[in-house]
Amino acid sequence: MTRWAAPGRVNLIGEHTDYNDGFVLPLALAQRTVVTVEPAERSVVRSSREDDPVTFAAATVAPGDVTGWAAYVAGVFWAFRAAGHAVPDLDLHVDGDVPVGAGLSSSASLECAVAVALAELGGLDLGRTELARLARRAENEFVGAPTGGMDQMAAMHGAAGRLVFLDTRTDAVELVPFPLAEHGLALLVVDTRAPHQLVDGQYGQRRADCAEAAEQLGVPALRDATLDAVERLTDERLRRRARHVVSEDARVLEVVDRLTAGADPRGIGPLLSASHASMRDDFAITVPHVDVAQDVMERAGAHGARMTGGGFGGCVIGLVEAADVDRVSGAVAAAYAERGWTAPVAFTAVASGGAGPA
Ligand code: GAF
Repeated sequence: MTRWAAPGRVNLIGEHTDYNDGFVLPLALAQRTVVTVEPAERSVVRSSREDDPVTFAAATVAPGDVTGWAAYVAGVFWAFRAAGHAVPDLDLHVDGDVPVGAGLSSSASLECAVAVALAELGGLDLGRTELARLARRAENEFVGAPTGGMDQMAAMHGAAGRLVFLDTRTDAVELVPFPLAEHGLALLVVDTRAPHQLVDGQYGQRRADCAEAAEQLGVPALRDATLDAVERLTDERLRRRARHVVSEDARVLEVVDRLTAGADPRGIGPLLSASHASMRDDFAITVPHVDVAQDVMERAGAHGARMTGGGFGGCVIGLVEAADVDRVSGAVAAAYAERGWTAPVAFTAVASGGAGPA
């Protein structure tokens, strides 16, 4: 029996830039998905969070054969095979503490835990970026979610005390110091537990808008566009979508410059808040639960705050004085209680290592 684990992530900044060949800056969380693995005649996957086990044949499983939560596991088997790597049948048990459905990439953490297990058991020396690509392929082509590659790269390349600065055009990774504790700071994460909105297809629509804007601008991807050119787009919706992506790339680069130069992390706060305003006003992916949490965090003294992840719910992060964590999260809880909303859940993010043996 062996155990493998991979972390969830929060993205510090760089939202909806990963499918525009742009820049992202996530960190891997201490919370991880753990997969316990044993050899088997036919693959079976169980989860402590699910009632029924799911079976499949490692040698033949194909897109459409497995749906629901187990598709994130079976999809990785398929992606390995599609890339020419043999995979054995396994008995897998899934456990862990990455909140599910909170926008913290529990699905990418599951894919990446399975990917490191298959690579190690198969004696395959694939490298972390290739494993992240296989995990993403499972998500895109087996599960059918048209995501970019940020979440899997964060889960594979995360490191203690570091942000994962990823250029999604080249998959080049640079680890950037994020010395919060030394500066008396903390990264507060508030899971808004926002009720699920009718978002089916919204992510794909944003992708399509970005592709259309790039086409109209005559550039390979929005990463190559300038803000001046974007302002000349005649369609208002496309102009707003493109403005978010192009300005967000610039914000990521500025955050990286500041942190790499060893500046006080408090200085990145306004960039985090500007990112939120851009997601709210131009990219239109926030919801009231998220906007209220972000606003209350800022008013309660956060140096900056923003929604993290794909949008339409999920988590809001705030850069706060370590001494203020309870007060700021308490202010959000009070604002939710006043509105009769389900209580949010708060924790502080600790930048941690990537996927590996558990
Ligand atoms: C989701 C996707 F999976 C990522 O690829 C990324 O696009 C993110 O939304 C938005 O930045 O997490």
